[in-house]
Amino acid sequence: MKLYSAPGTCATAMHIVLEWIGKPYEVEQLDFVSMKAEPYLKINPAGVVPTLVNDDNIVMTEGGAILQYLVDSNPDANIGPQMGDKDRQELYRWLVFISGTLHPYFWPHFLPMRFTTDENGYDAVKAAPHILVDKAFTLIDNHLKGRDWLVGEDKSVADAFLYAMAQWGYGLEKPMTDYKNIHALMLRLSADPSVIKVHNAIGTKAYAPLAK
Ligand SMILES: N[C@@H](CCC(=O)N[C@@H](CS)C(=O)NCC(=O)O)C(=O)O
Repeated sequence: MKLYSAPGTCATAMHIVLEWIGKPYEVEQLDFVSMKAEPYLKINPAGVVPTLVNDDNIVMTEGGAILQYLVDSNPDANIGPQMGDKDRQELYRWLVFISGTLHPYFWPHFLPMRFTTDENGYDAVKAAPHILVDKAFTLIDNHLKGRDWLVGEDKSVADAFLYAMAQWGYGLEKPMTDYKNIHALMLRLSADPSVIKVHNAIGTKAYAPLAK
């Protein structure tokens, strides 16, 4: 399997999950230039990461869908509830929430130029989504009250997905320690040997926000 990723992005979640699975894989680290260059656009025309190419050469995009595929194709890896499990719906719920709600809330912060035609308005655009990010983090934090992981009793791909994006929160004004249940999950995962291995491989640190 081959994962196309980029340091500090949401694709770090798939990298962590591939480590959890423990089967051979390859990772190519892109940057925001090579993501838009012809060779990669032929693989993923959206020009974003992640992309996963499986051993049958099937190209998969969309983080939530890739994580779902990894759960289904590795039933013995204990990375999420299988079909028929009572927690399966919760897995769908959190993968969709993280990719469809939490993730886009960050975009104006990182890429203000895509959300205004006014070059002098970037600072205002960067500041605005903090309210929405706070709303999403508060909802997740409340869900985590009395629980170690987002879904069921064990860590799952949903936690890796949250880990990759909650890291960005450490670069925002409101301290992540205010979301004490998310912060506790982040501490747990940043001590996970696979997560440490991924950070070392990429050359990133836990809680390092994406470059602004
Ligand atoms: N809907 C896609 C979004 C992926 C996405 O936006 N990835 C970011 C990194 S976290 C990216 O590659 N951005 C580059 C860009 O928007 O140009 C998914 O969930 O996989």
